[in-house]
Amino acid sequence: MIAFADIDYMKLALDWAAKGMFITMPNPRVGCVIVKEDRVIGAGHTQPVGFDHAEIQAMKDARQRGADLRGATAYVTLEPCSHFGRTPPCADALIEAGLARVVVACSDPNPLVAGRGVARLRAAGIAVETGVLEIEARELNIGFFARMQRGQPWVRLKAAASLDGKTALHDGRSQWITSAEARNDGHWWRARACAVLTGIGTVKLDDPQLNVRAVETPRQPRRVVIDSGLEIDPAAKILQGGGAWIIAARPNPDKEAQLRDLGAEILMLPNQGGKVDLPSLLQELGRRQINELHVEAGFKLNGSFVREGCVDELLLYLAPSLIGDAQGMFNLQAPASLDEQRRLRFHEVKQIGRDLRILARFS
Ligand code: AOF
Ligand code: ZN
Repeated sequence: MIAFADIDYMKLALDWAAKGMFITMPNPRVGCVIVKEDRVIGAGHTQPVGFDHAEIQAMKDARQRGADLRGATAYVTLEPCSHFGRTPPCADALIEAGLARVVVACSDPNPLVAGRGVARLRAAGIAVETGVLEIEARELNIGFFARMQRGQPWVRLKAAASLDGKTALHDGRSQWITSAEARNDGHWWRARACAVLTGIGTVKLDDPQLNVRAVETPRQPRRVVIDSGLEIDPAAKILQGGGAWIIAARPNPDKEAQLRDLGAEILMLPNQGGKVDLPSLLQELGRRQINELHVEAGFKLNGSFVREGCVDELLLYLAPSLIGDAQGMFNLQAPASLDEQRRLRFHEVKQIGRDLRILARFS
């Protein structure tokens, strides 16, 4: 039986999960709240990879407060794990601690777990409820679910434009269309991504750092540049500090060696007419444990991503201005008829300062 209070406690567990927003990857962000006699006795969230899962943190928290875990209820936003990964199974730890009941938001899509965590708890006599705030819990780990279920990241493409959909003048000048508030909000979305991707065109034009500056985070997302012909200038800001992945399609051993010396990694991928094949890239990024991929590129690469069906979600910031004859967000051919429009659905619309933030999904 699920009580009203279960929903409230699960909301609290989701708040705890969100505290791990920038740090848990490639692991999912999970929260756990432990309740006894209608009081919260412990709470925790997933730590960086290799460290505690949420349940372990919550139990440590309860013990530190001198609470007795026996007979308590744990609210967990993802099914407790049942496998020995980098850490031992949380299901076993909950059983050993003598919990009476576990309420779970959604099952773990990781094939190593996938229902076994819940089965293990039940086999030990623990009462288990599942599906409490399932939609919210899946949403929080949309990238982890995408990677586990289809082997590819969740692709979120960000663009900022005027109300008539223009991102830049024809000569490429684009600073600034949206307000500082919207730009800062964009950094929050960068921070939660495993990787931030752009194209060589944007690197040449804007020389972006593509890191997170406007919000505080202990971890920077991986920077990825699609540069089919390895044209990148070794002085480009995106290469500074090392760690960038350069996605290329045409070998150039000298340039590759030079970029490697700067700490970049070159991924040579299959090409389509000399250009990196985007579906192959997404497969490769999935193999490399990228959950959420944040694309911030120019209208050409944006168009290619959409054309190839490689975008799940648009993150659009629209300023209340009109620019007129200028560059659009996507370099796409007009459809033969309006029956062939690319349809999306609005997932969320919010005003950020004076601009609008729209999240729109292709399915
Ligand atoms: C949980 N609680 O807080 C998280 C879980 O290698 P490991 O040991 O860190 O295990 C990683 C897997 O554990 C991950 O792929 C996912 O299936 C699950 N994540 N499980 O019980 C948590 N983050
Ligand atoms: Zn676990």
